Amino acid sequence: MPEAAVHVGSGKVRELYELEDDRLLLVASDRISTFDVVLPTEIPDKGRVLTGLSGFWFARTRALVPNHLLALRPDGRSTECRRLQMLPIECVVRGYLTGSGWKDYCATGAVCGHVLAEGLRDSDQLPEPIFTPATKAEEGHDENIDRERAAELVGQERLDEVEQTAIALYRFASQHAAERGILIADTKFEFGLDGEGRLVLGDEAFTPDSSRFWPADEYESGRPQPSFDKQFVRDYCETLGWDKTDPGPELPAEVVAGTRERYVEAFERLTGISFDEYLADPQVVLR
Ligand code: Q0Z
Repeated sequence: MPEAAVHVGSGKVRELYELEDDRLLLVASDRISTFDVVLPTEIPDKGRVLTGLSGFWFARTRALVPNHLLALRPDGRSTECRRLQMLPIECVVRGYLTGSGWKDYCATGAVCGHVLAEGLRDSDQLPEPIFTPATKAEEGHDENIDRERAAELVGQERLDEVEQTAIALYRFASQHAAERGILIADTKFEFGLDGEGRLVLGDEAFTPDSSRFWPADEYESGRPQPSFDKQFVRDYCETLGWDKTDPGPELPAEVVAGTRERYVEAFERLTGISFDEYLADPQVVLR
């Protein structure tokens, strides 16, 4: 637990502390959620993998948009960041049609106002990535909204800037990841404003918790794809007949070990850095 820091927020698997008025500490735990339930068993180093990946992407996308990262702590799981005034929308970019986008398409033929071609199948790649904002739900699921509604929340000019920036970030990272055998089906950003009203990328970036990572070599459209990181956990849970309500099941050691390996593999493939090097000095991802 960080010394002399006031706890200001809890996510399902992360904690947020205030260091000073204008500086926060974001701590990624080893907790894992599946089917929206946080499990009682942790995945060792998961928080470090996610923190290292976020730091890696923040360092590599600074020229596209400034971000909140100030420093990575030596524990490898804590990010010091600038406090921003966060925008009240979730900024999702989809390169593939799945999840709530697939559901909305099946019901209406459109996702957040993007009318798509007929006859698309689950997990199809979209001809161009689309920006599909959502509201921030305090509890339960974020709700997809069209760009008209999003413009009411942040203003049309700001929304245009956010959309263009989010799509540029997605194109950059998805190309990098695809070259390393990982498809980024979709991803969620949170943006904020600094004291001068400039747009800044906050929260986390291109982690397996904020994105859907798919193994490229198993990709086949027309069906749901296996998750790069959580598939062992999901498969195990499906063997139990668990009703997917809280509390979730404990995970056996083999499932924990296999899942940890997948997180570490994602880190190493995407960063090209050995995870042991990261543990020895988290700053390696920023160079
Ligand atoms: C992020 C969240 C977490 C609970 C607020 N740089 C920033 N400035 C202001 N606010 C935030 C950030 Cl990152 C901010 N969240 C999401 C993260 C636990 C909620 F670790 N909420």
